[in-house]
Amino acid sequence: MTVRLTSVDNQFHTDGGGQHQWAVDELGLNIVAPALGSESLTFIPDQQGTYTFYCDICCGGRANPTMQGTLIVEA
Ligand SMILES: [Cu+2]
Repeated sequence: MTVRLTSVDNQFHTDGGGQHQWAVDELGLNIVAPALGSESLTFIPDQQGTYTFYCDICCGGRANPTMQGTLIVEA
């Protein structure tokens, strides 16, 4: 699968200079999108499960449950 992360914040955004992140610790995944840009990552999940993704650059990271999402990997 391919995940493409896009930041709609510019370089003047406080905290992180417009960068955002998509990180899944359990799968060792980390994408950082530049200000007003995109970054992609293609990977094949090797284990089923439910994983939390988050941005730790400016969105509060794992400590902010309102800014987290869930990645579900099924067979
Ligand atoms: Cu962010």
